[in-house]
Amino acid sequence: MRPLAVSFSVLSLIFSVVAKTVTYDFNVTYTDANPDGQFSRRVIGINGKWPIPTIDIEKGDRVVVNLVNGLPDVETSLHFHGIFQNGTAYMDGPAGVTQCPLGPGQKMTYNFTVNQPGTYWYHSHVKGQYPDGIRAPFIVRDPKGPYAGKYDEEVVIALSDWYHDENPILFSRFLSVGNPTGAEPVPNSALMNETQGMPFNVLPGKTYMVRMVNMAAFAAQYFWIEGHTMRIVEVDGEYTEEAEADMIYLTAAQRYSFLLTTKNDTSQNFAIVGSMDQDLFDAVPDGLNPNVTGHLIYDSSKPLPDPEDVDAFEPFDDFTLVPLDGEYLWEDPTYSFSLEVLMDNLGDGANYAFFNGITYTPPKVPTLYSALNAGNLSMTPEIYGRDTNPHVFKHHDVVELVVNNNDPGKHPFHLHGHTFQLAYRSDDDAGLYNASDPSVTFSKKPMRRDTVLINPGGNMVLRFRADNPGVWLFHCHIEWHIQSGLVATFIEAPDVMQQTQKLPADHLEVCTGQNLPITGNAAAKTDNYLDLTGQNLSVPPLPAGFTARGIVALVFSIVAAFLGLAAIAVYGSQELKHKTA
Ligand SMILES: *[C@@H]1O[C@H](CO)[C@@H](O)[C@H](O)[C@H]1NC(C)=O
Ligand SMILES: *[C@@H]1O[C@H](CO)[C@@H](O)[C@H](O)[C@H]1NC(C)=O
Ligand SMILES: *[C@@H]1O[C@H](CO)[C@@H](O)[C@H](O)[C@H]1NC(C)=O
Ligand SMILES: *[C@@H]1O[C@H](CO)[C@@H](O)[C@H](O)[C@H]1NC(C)=O
Ligand SMILES: *[C@@H]1O[C@H](CO)[C@@H](O)[C@H](O)[C@H]1NC(C)=O
Ligand SMILES: *[C@@H]1O[C@H](CO)[C@@H](O)[C@H](O)[C@H]1NC(C)=O
Ligand SMILES: *[C@@H]1O[C@H](CO)[C@@H](O)[C@H](O)[C@H]1NC(C)=O
Ligand SMILES: *[C@@H]1O[C@H](CO)[C@@H](O)[C@H](O)[C@H]1NC(C)=O
Ligand SMILES: *[C@@H]1O[C@H](CO)[C@@H](O)[C@H](O)[C@H]1NC(C)=O
Ligand SMILES: [Cu+2]
Repeated sequence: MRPLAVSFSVLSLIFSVVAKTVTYDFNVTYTDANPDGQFSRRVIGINGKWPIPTIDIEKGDRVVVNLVNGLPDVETSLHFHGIFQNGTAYMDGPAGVTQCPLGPGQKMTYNFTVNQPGTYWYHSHVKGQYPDGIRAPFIVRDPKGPYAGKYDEEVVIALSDWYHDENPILFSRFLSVGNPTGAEPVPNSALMNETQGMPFNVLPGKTYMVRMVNMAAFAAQYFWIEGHTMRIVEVDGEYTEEAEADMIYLTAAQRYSFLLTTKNDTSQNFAIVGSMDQDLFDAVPDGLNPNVTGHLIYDSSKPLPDPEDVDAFEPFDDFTLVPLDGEYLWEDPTYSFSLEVLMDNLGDGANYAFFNGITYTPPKVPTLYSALNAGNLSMTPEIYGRDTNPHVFKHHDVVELVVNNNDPGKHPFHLHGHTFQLAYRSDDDAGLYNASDPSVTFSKKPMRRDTVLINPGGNMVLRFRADNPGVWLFHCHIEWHIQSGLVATFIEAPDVMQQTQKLPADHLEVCTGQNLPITGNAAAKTDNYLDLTGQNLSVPPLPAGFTARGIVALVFSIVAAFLGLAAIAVYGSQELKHKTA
C-alpha cells in the first residue's frame, strides 16, 4: 500500500520537475499459482513470479519495457491497453498488427512516453494468452490533476476471471465442430486482485482514490462495497464529473476510479463484492460461485462479514457520465460506416464471429508495416487484405462508427489508440440503428471511453477524431470472440505516419529472426501492392445448399451421440477409480 498523501505529494514535488524514465526488465516465464484456492496450475508470469508487476508511473514519464520471451514453446507480445501511443503506433503491441510476435527466446523493447493520466492495464496481445496470467494494472498518477487534493491515498483493485484449464486447451474445444453454437468456456471463479478474500485495510475518516480495472478474459462483474457509496471520477483514463454510484459494472477491459470516503467509526468491517454477470454464460455449471469477496477492514480484530444477497443488479449507467473537460459531441462526421456483428458457422462447422461478414484472419505482414511501406497506395484498403477488415481514415476525419449487434449476447468493444464518444446506445433488442428514428437522441457532451458494452440485439453510435496516425484494432474484448474473429483494423492517416514514424531496428529483427516478411501488402507482395494472391483467408463458408442451421442440427446429433458414449466412458471409469481408491 502507498504512503499517505503528505509524503506522496512531497515525492511528487521532487519528481514533477523532470519527467523520468521508468524501466522494467520483463522475462515472460511459466510458473505455478492457485489464485482461487481450488486448483494449482501452470500460469504465465514475469521473472518467475505471478501476479505480474503493476506498471506504476506519473503523467509525462517515459516507460521502457525490455521484454524477453522466456516461454520455450509459444509466442508473446505486450499491449498497453488504453495508452494512445501517439507518434509511436509501433509500440502498441498486437501481433500481426503493429509488430511480429516474439518467438521463444526473442526480445524487444517497448519505449514510449505517457501523457495521459488514469487507470490502464497491460497484457499479452497474442491470441488468447492473457487469461493464462499475463495481465496487470498500468497506473498513470496525476499529482497535479483535477482531483489531486481530494483524496488521501490511491489504491488499485483489479477484478478478473479465472480458468483452471489453460487457454489453448479451452480454445481448441471452443472453436471446433464439437461446439457448433459457439458456447464460450465459463470461468471457474472470479478474482479480486488475482486472489479471493482480498483485505483492504483503511483508516477512518479518510478518502481513498480506488482505481479499478477488470482484466477478465470473459466475465463482466458487478461491483459494490457494502455500506459505502462510490464517487466516480474517471473511466478508461478520462476524468468525469463526480457521479455517485452504489454499484458499478465493469466489462472485461473497462476501468473505473472512484473516491471512497471511509466512516468515522471503526466498529465494523464491510464486504467488498464482485459478481460475474451470468447473462454472458450459455450454461452455468453446477457449483459455480460467480462471486468474489474482499473486505474493507477498519479493525482487524473485528469479524469479516459474508456479503448479503442483493435482490437485483442495478448498476450505474456509464452513458450518464459527463467528461470533466466538457468536450462536445463531434459534429458532421466525414467518415461514417457501420459494423454488423454476427455469429455463424463456417465450412469447418465451428462457430465464428463476424463484422460485416468477415471473420478476422491475420495478414502475412503486420498491417502497420504494410502501411509504412505501401507509398501512395497506403490509403487503399484492399492492400491490407480482405480478412483484416480494413478501414482507412484520413488525418482529422471525424469518424462515426455505428455498431449493430445482430447477436443475442453482450459484447464489450474496444478501440486501440483512442477513446471514443459514447454518442448513443440503444436498449436490448432495438434492432438496427435508424438515424431518422425520433427517439434516437445523442448526448451533447458524451462520455468518452475506450471500451463500451453493446446491448444484446441492440446498437450504438461512437464518434472520434482521427488525430492519431497509426494502425488501431477495434475488437470485442471477450478473448473467445477475438479468437473467433470479432476484430476490424482501422488504418489512420498512413500517409502522415510515413512522414513521422520509423520502425525500431529491434522490432524488425523479431520478424527477420523468424523469417517473417517486413514489407509488402497483406500477402507479402512487394512488387504490386494490389496483388493479394496468396493472402491469408478465413475458413471458407459452408458448402452451397448447407444451411448453418442444418449443420448445427447434424453436428448436434453426432455430438450428442458422442457425448453419450463419452459420458458413459467417463462415468464408468470414475466409478472404477472410486472403487479401487
Ligand atoms: C528468461 O527466463 C527463462 C526461463 O526461466 C530463462 O531460461 C532465460 O535464460 C531467461 N532470459 C533472460 C534474458 O533472463
Ligand atoms: C527510448 O526512446 C528515446 C527517444 O527516442 C531514446 O532517446 C532512448 O534512448 C530510448 N531508450 C531505450 C532504452 O531504447
Ligand atoms: C491490489 O494489488 C495492487 C497491485 O499489486 C496493489 O498495489 C494494491 O495495493 C492491492 N489492493 C489492495 C486493496 O490491497
Ligand atoms: C466524520 O468526521 C468529520 C470530522 O469531524 C466530519 O466532518 C464528517 O462529517 C464525519 N463523517 C461522517 C460520515 O459522520
Ligand atoms: C452471489 O451474489 C449474489 C448477489 O448478492 C447472490 O444472489 C448469490 O446468491 C451469490 N451466490 C453465491 C454462490 O454465493
Ligand atoms: C498467415 O500466413 C502466414 C505466412 O504464410 C502463416 O504463417 C500463418 O499461419 C497464416 N495465418 C493464418 C491464420 O492463416
Ligand atoms: C504512386 O506512386 C507511384 C510511384 O511512386 C507513381 O508512379 C504513381 O503515379 C503514384 N500514383 C498516384 C495516384 O499518385
Ligand atoms: C426509421 O425511422 C423512421 C422514422 O420513425 C421510419 O419512418 C422508418 O421506417 C425507419 N426505418 C426503418 C428501416 O425501420
Ligand atoms: C496526438 O497528438 C496530436 C499532437 O501532436 C494531438 O493533436 C492529438 O489530439 C493527439 N491524439 C491523441 C489520440 O492523443
Ligand atoms: Cu464479444
